[in-house]
Amino acid sequence: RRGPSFEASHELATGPVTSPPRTVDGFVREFLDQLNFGQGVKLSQSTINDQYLALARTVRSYLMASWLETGHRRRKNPTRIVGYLSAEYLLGRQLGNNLLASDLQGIAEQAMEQCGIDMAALRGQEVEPGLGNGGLGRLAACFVDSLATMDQPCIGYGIRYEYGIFRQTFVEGRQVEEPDSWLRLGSPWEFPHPERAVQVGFGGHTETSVDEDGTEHTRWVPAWQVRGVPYHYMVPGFRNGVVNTLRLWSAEANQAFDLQTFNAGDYAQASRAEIFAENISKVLYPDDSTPQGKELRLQQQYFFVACSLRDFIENTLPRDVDLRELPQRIIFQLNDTHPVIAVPELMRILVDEKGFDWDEAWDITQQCFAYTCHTLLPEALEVWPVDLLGRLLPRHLEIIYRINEEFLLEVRDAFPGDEGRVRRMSIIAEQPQRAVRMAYLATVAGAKVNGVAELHSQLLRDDVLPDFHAMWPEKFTNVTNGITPRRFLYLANRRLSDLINETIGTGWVTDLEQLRQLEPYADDADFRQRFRDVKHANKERLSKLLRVRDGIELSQDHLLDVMVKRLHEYKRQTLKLLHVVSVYEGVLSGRTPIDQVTPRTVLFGAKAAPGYHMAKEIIFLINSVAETVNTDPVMDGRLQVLFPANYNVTLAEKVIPAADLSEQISLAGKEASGTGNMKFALNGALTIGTLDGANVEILDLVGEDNFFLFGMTEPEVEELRQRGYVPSSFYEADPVLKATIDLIGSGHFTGGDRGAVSAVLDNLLNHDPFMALAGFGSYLEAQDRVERAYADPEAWSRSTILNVARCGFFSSDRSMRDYLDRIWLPGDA
Ligand code: 4GP
Repeated sequence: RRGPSFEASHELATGPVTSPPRTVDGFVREFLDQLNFGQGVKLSQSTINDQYLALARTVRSYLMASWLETGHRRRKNPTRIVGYLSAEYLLGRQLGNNLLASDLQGIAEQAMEQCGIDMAALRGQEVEPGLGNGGLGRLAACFVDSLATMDQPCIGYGIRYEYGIFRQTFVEGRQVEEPDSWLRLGSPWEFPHPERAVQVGFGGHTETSVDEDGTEHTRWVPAWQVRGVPYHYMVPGFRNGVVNTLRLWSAEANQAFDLQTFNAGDYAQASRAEIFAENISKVLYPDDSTPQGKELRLQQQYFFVACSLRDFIENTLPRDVDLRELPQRIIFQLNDTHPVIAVPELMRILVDEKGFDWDEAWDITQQCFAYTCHTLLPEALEVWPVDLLGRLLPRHLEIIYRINEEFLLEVRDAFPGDEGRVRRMSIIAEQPQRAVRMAYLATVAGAKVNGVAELHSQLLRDDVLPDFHAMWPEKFTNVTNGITPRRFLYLANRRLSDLINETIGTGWVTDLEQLRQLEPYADDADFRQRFRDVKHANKERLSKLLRVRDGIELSQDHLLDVMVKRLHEYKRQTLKLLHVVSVYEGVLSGRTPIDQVTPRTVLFGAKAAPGYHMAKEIIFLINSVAETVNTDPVMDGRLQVLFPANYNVTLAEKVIPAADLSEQISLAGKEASGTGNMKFALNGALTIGTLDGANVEILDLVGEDNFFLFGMTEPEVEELRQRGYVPSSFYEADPVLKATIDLIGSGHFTGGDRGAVSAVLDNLLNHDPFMALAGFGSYLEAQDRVERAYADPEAWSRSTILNVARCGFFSSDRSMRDYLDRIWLPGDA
């Protein structure tokens, strides 16, 4: 610590931090400083990576003053802040976003030009931090962006995985996973703070003692500990001088090395503790929507929430704040069930460490958490076997038991004599093994519980947590997801944003509802032409990228039909594939004259969880169909199927602005919300979709003339299931479906090998849990409507413009306002 005399005598120590001058020269100077003194190279000797790192650090130094100032302002004026607890943040590249936020794009470009550096090459050098799987992780990244833009205090807490979501490659059409070593060439956006490290315990036992006045005290004696080291990331608001913090934890061993063992020659044993500890933050579990019941995963979950709570209570909250005021200072938002172990952890801190009595601690805890559910799949609701949890976190298990005991008393009070209900609602499941239901724990502890789209929240109340809703109807609310317009419109679609800026000004960037002002331009032929020109240029850009990235050719005069998202049966990539094969089969069998086929490119992007066998078989089938269809002269190049590997945020930013048609075709009642659907609509693609997730709200806003709706509603799905769904009856009844499936079954796409596709086909014909065959007929009919609409470019453009104009609701700024009004600061609304 510096003494007061130092601070008093050195203005630099206390005065405001100044940014480098916001001029091209100032930027060049800072950049060269970073190159010389940060990287230790001269410009003439520097590699692209040196230059990228120096550029990133230059942008950082411009943001630094705002970061320090924001922290200072927040400390002076404490309010309830949001502690967003999320096991995933799918951030995407940082350079472009941070240049945009700090309004330095123009200056930086000129500065690089002066230095003779190709800025595009530097942008390409950045490896995106893929610290998430899909929707849930990307949503977290959008939310922290919005909170910074709205100047709302927030700390995003998470895990700094050394390896993010795997890199996907295809070998003979099959997915191969490679480790994502995103840190290998250096990570200029992070600030490690080892001096702020915290200790996290695991295992061991509990001890109970009784004091003089007969009160019992329990203490947890962990068997081993690891150090959590925070890495801070800047989260800049859009040109508002605000920079919030994302604090990601990395696990390290306390005692990296047992020197005696090493000296005795057992090198592997000597560093065991290090390996053990570091494994905790080594790699992201590559699952989307399905939990992995693995001990290491529970370790990860506890690790990051224990670090985060400790960090907030001991290092962020001023010392003089009484912990009874904790709810006035923080609301921890639980991003799905992954962080729910924070609930017993806060109870443990308050009761065991801070001496609160149980009831008071519980009262505080219940005000400090709120829970967001992101799924409707019953198999995706996390449960932890009690023996595993008890072994790893014995004190937490005791606390969970006590929470449950008291909760079940409440249930019995509210519903006397209803033991069935008590069993159903117990946080502890008895079957098939004793296990803690994390969603129930979150619901019991949380001040609020929300779903992520209207339909999802309704199904959450009615089907997933109906007993809880009966008990506490006021706990349940909805917040429809949103996406940040900064990354997904301004940054990703520069041409469209220029056109919008020219037409209605730039207010939309932070107030997306202003896009409404575009509505009248849908009837302006000149504007429609310019809108089409933008789309065309975006296709050209994507085409260039795919040529270099994947050696793929994209025909620019095709309808670009895109399905990008995690590979999951409920999302129904197979239904899309059946459509593709049906078009091909039509031509092959002579049913459809080739000149009646609308030239179309179908682009897939999807990673399958490495352990999800069926999903991987579907990937193989898509690649097999692509290879055949793309090269069969009978199609005359009119149908192309592209599947670039390793779909990620960086690729999404190029694909989405180029798309004409957005595939959102999950079985109704399965997709909680979807957020890709919003990104496409906002970038002027039309949606073909079911009444599922946020599609319902998109349809409502854009109108049914501007949306291709098909398929069963959720109640119809349920009804069919009740009646007994027999997929083969659909196969028998529809000759086109039959011919389509038979063509796949014949081995046509797999060099005659029927076995290679049998897993997918058997599953479709005999189980089809997501009713792709039942959806086929109406899906094809909707695709016909798409083609007729596409044949009229003026009408199509009109619809796409109306989609853009009417999707302002889906800004994540609006989602954040809803969270603030309904969950975080309801009194202030
Ligand atoms: C996803 C949901 O599947 C998706 O519908 C939703 O839009 C998104 O969360 C954000 O709420 N779930 C996951 C997951 O990504 O890992 O469970």
